[in-house]
Amino acid sequence: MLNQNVSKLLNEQINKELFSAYLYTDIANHYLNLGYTGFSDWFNVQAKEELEHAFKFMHYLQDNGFDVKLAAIADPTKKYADLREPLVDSLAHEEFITASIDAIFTAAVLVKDYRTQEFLNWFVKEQGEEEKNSRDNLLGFDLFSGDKRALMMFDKKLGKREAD
Ligand code: OFO
Repeated sequence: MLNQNVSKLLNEQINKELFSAYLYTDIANHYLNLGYTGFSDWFNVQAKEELEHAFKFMHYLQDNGFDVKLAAIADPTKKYADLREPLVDSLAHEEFITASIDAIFTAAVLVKDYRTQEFLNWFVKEQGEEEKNSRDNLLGFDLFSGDKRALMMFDKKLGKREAD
């Protein structure tokens, strides 16, 4: 049986993952409205991954006999000032999620919950990759934003991204 505090944190993480999916869908819509279909596709792929993450947490809890409670998802909509701001926000959001996963890991270590630590290892690695992707997007944008043609090519490249 899972420790009460660890289960509570895992249950809360479902909501954070669903919010991530919601946030990235909103960002995808923002780029789509401005004609940047590659950036939009990239965030749509990311949103689907976040949904999968939510289900991973939910199934882990259910496989361990926990009665999952779903909470309301916060409104993610924001008026972005420019094309760059969502990239800055998504990197900050990934860092927030990393801190949240680390906090669950720490709680699992404290109560010697080796099963949850093993389960969370996948997310620890995934967050490293997602922070890198977010940083790369921002770097690419900063590199190409002064040249419309180069930026459109970068946009096209992002649109070809496969889900990992
Ligand atoms: Fe759920 O993967 Fe990052 O946030």
